[in-house]
Amino acid sequence: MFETLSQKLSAVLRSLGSKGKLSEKDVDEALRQIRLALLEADVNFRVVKSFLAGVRERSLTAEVLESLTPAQQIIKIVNGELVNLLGGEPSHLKGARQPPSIAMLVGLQGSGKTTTAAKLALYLRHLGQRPALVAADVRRPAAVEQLVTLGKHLDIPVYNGDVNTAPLAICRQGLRWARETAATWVVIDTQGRLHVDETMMKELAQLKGEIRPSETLLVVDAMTGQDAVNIAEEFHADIGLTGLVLTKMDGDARGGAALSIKFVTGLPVKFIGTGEKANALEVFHPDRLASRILGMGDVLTLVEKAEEAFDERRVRELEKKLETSGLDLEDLLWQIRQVKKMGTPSQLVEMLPGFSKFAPAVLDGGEETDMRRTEAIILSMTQEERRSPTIINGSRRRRIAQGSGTMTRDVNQLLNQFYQIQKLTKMAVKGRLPKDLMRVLGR
Ligand SMILES: Nc1nc2c(ncn2[C@@H]2O[C@H](COP(=O)(O)OP(=O)(O)OP(=O)(O)O)[C@@H](O)[C@H]2O)c(=O)[nH]1
Ligand SMILES: [Mg+2]
Repeated sequence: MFETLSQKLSAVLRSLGSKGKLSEKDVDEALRQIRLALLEADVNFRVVKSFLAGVRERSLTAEVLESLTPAQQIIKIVNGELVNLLGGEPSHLKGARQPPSIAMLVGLQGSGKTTTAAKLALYLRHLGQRPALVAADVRRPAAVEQLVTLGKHLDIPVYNGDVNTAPLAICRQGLRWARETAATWVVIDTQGRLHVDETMMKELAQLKGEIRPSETLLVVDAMTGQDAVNIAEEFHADIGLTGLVLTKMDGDARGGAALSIKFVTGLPVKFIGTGEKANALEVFHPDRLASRILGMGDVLTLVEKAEEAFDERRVRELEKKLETSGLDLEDLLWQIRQVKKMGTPSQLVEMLPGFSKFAPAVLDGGEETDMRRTEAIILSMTQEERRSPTIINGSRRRRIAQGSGTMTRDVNQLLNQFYQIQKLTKMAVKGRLPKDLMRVLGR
């Protein structure tokens, strides 16, 4: 998402930067191109107008134009206005005074409510909360099943009542159960319809009035562009929302919804969904998304994800091991699993500053398969083999290949790569690596 927009905007800003001194005409030409790029990305025209007016007003001052670095100042202004447009500060979940706090998820069919309910519960558990899920979508029996399965997978308790019970009664029972089990947050999954309709709105408004959630979040599919903005306006008018969750931000939508929805509805985007997996939910950070759109990379999100995924104690152990006995294949397996927790390699590269441009060239999409293959191969080894790979002779290699559904060639390749890594890390520890390589390895 935002790829085309990001490419266009960074091109405009780069061409400004190559000019040195700027005239009013230069700025207006740049703004015209920014306008086209935004409209093409399906950003609401009112939003575009207001955004450009803000940038223009702040840019066409003597202070900016006559400064030594007018282009840099304008880039900063564009970035600032973009952050504002996206909502300024991140907006966090608000809990109730008395636990359990309740988050009710609403939205159209297929927008991602059930998936988001599970993701949100997982997120809350990471924050040290005790989340519970309530399956209040009884219109579709499979929906209850879906949430129960997700809950089981994540080890998060799910309340599922009799599907012949009305949603309100289920919620009441679910809340009682949540209190009894000392849950601190309850996430309620509700039913969706194909279109906004009066019956659904009435039901949801009634449900909300009775259970009084501290968060009523609309889950909207970012791929639907301007429709998402209209849907949000309708839901907000009818039932009153506290925030938005934009899902499928990993898709190839042009980004218009994400850029317009806060301005049009006044509601903060609290989270974005970036994939189908349960950990693909991010707190929405306007400043980070702005720099991502402007091609400045999103180092902070990456750093945070890494912190979440990496067990610091394990990292220290690993460092110690590096200095003494060196890496073994168990360490490699652990690292692969860490990377997998953080997302796919291409998602990671996209977040690195300067890399997003090269991502398509560097990655051919095969990295995930490679990682999976490597994991399978290591899993087919005995513990002894993982710890002392040198004992892996020809017949062991054949056995491992067979066990992991790969070819002996793949096992050989993996072992060769591993020995290379081992050699490099050993040299790095001893401080014998060429300077450039040391820098790359961060040592
Ligand atoms: N790529 C991607 N897919 C998502 C995301 N969120 C949800 N999905 C997928 O979207 C589809 C619908 O998600 P659900 O969570 O079942 O949607 P729902 O709103 O509960 O749908 P109903 O219960 O039928 O109203 C599923 O295939 C999800 O895996 C996301 O952030 N990215
Ligand atoms: Mg659902």
